[in-house]
Amino acid sequence: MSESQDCLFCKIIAGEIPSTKVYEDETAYAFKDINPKAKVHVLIVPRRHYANVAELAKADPAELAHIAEVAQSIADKEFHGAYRLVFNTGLDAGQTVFHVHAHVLTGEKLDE
Ligand code: IU
Repeated sequence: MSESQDCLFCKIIAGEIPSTKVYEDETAYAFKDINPKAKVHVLIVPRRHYANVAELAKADPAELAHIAEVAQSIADKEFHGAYRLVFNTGLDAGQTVFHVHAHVLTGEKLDE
């Protein structure tokens, strides 16, 4: 079984596991985090499976730029364009799902 067949976020993208969709296009999918750390906490994932942001940057830098654009558009709508964009990378940094995902934290003034 390939890595992506066993991947929670691949299953969410495929609609096999439910999620609250915020945005989607041909290459990216965005949904609400089930355990929000801010008033608005959205995860943006590329449809193609990459384990982390370094892999994505190397294989498809345009998609990484696209994810940044999607984050901006969500924050433009939710909180006058202000947001925090986080890619936890590696177990010791708190990465728990090994399909690259951008955390977009917005919707309210964030702690520094
Ligand atoms: P992390 O950076 O890998 O720790 O982020 C994984 C996130 O995925 C975390 O914030 C979870 O709350 C979130 N999440 C989710 O939104 N839906 C799920 O079914 C599962 C985790 I499992």
